[in-house]
Amino acid sequence: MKNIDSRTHVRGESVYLDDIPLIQGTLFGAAFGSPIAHGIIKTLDLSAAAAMPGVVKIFTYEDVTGENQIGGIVPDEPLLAEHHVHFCGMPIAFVVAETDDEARAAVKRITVEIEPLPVITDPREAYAQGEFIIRPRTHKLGETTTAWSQCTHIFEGRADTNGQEHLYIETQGAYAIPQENNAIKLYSSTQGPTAVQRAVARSSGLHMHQIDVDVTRLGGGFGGKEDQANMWAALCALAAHVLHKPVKYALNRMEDMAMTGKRHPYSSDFKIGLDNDLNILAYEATFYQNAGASADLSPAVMERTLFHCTSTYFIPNVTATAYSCRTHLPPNTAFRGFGGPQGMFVIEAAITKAAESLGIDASVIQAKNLNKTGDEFAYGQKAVSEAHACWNKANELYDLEAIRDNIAKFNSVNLLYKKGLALMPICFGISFTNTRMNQARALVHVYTDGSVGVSTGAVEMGQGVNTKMLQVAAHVLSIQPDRVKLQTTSTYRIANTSPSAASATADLNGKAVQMACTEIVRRLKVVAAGELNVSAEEIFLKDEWVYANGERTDWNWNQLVMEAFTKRVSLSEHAHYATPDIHYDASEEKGHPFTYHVYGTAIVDVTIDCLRGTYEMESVKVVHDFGVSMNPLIDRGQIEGGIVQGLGWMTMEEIVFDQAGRLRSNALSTYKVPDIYSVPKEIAIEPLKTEQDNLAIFRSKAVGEPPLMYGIGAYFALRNAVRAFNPMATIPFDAPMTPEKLLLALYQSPTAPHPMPSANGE
Ligand code: LUZ
Ligand code: MOS
Repeated sequence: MKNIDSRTHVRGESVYLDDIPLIQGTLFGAAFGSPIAHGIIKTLDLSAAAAMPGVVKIFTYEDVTGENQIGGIVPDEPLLAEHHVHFCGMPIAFVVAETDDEARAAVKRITVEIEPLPVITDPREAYAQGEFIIRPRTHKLGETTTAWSQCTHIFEGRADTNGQEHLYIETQGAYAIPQENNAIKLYSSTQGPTAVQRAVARSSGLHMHQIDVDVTRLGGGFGGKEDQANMWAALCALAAHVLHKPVKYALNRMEDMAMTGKRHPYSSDFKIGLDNDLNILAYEATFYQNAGASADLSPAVMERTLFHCTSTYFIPNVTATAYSCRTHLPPNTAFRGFGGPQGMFVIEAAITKAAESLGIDASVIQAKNLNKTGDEFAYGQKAVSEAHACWNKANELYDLEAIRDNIAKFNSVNLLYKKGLALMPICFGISFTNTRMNQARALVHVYTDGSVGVSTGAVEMGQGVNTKMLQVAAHVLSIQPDRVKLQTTSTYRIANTSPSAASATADLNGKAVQMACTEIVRRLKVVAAGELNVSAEEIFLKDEWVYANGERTDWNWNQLVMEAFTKRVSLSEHAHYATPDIHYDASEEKGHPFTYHVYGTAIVDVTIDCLRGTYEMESVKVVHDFGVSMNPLIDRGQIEGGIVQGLGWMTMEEIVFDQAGRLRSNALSTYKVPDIYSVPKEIAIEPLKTEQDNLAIFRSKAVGEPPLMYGIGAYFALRNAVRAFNPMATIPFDAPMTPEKLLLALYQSPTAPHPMPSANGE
């Protein structure tokens, strides 16, 4: 089935926050962010701004009607700064004016005097100063201290990954409309309507039942709107509440880039030990997470780094410790993969360091150590593994030997172009690591004309979740898809939702839809049985017809629905799903946090230009563990997008903060994301056929985040291409591998002068 939104998307008719018709009298907000990264506010002068045309009111922390706090996991984030500012762009004041332009013009007239304090941008420096967001955590399996003595080869090193800008096409924004008795209707571009509802209730001093957060869809989220839509919604709601007028704020691109957090940069140390046969016996890692100025979701992101620190490999002795380090950057937040990719980069770096030192291909060590069913992760869960199946199938299907031969041949006859190859196996745990978040609800109404309305907590953000929900309802009710409509996501219809995140949205909400529809079908069967004088067990519904004893009857869906209504049988159902059998003990750091894992293997090959340092992605060839995809078109789109986003992070997207904590890569002129010319020339995706049962909706495994990690292979493929040109290069594990860094690596040589090509290319 095609994505149900594709028609309105292509015609430009899909409604995003900025397309919602404005109510007369709507005012516009704009935030004034701190001009420096760390300091104490001495004076704030609003007089010139307040005198600007159209300005209605300028809000500061003193105007907050509830608690001046929007922090989630840790209450460390004021809605508006009081005295202390701790990142550049931190909102200090919120101007409300009659037009967008007037609000932004007034923001420019605000002046603030801030006594500067020392700025930390580097997580290792924060670590040295004891600046932590929460307690450090350690995952442990076996005993690394004694395992080193059994290792033939031990390697140590450091690996760094930079952040990543979400760059959702639709920026952050909210539109708050006051209702009678102080209630508020809020349109918000959020992955977490309930998170927005909570933040608004707390900061405005209202009850959650007064706040209807209503979401039609987002123009992308990628994690950036899991927590960080709250700020803008809370500011608009506060202003609407105080002024009794609708208030809207849609950030422009530079505001969004400067004021919101990104993927967490990490700096990490690793130590890896192998025996004679290249089995990895021991692994130690220390992760320094750059959390930014407040907690946001950093503790949960850090936890997932530990969960994925051994990636898809079985290692019997592991000690991994992670520190969440407080710096003066905008609070970093969820981003597709949620700390997992950062952990997986480090183990791949460790394996690569071992392989380069031993003069072998990394894939030899990778293949040798892939986990098997029954192997234990450091957090105590046993793998149900498809790692070997994906790896072996990728090797055979894509004829890895032939690819290698071609590359070797190419490299032997080309001096100024070199090719590189890397394999990237992945393993990603599905479920929120916070067990209690793994629940969802659905509300299904069958109307008397036979049409069906479905509400869930799922937020459509381009990932196609509404199409999947519709498929579930149509399938269980056995009706045509066009009878089913997905309603907007509203906190008045579905309460206490988890954000659409962790790749788990279709599973959690889909199971709830399935349960609700199953219950309605059960009732309809009872009605039909009464009419047809058979028992309910002998009734089934198929293609909008009622079957009794295997025979089609004269009763169709519409008649049955009307008959149920006439008999006063409920045609509505609200169902609740909670993922079974998951648990985690954070004090022991053991448990069974994931309902299942998603596996896959990618073969990535690249060509570099050894004069310019530029490169091209030739192909990414994947065997992916879908379970049984319920929508191959959508799932393929997720994988293609994930791969490109992952290789963007690894190769070209470079966030630059200066030492004063100001974002230098603050626009698309200075921050390069993959475009149509930088995507791989070929992306091949082959499903792994499995018979394994799993707890995914219709056995169709979660697909949102895992494929991003295939992109990590691009970094290692580039590295191998550089080494084909300059075998002496010692290249730090420091992603992204931008063309600048690649060029430096090509021509650096620690020991011997490098053979520069002569003018005629010889
Ligand atoms: N969000 C969250 C996530 O709150 N918990 C998670 O475990 C998670 N995992 C991936 C992406 N978002
Ligand atoms: Mo996400 S990183 O699943 O919001």
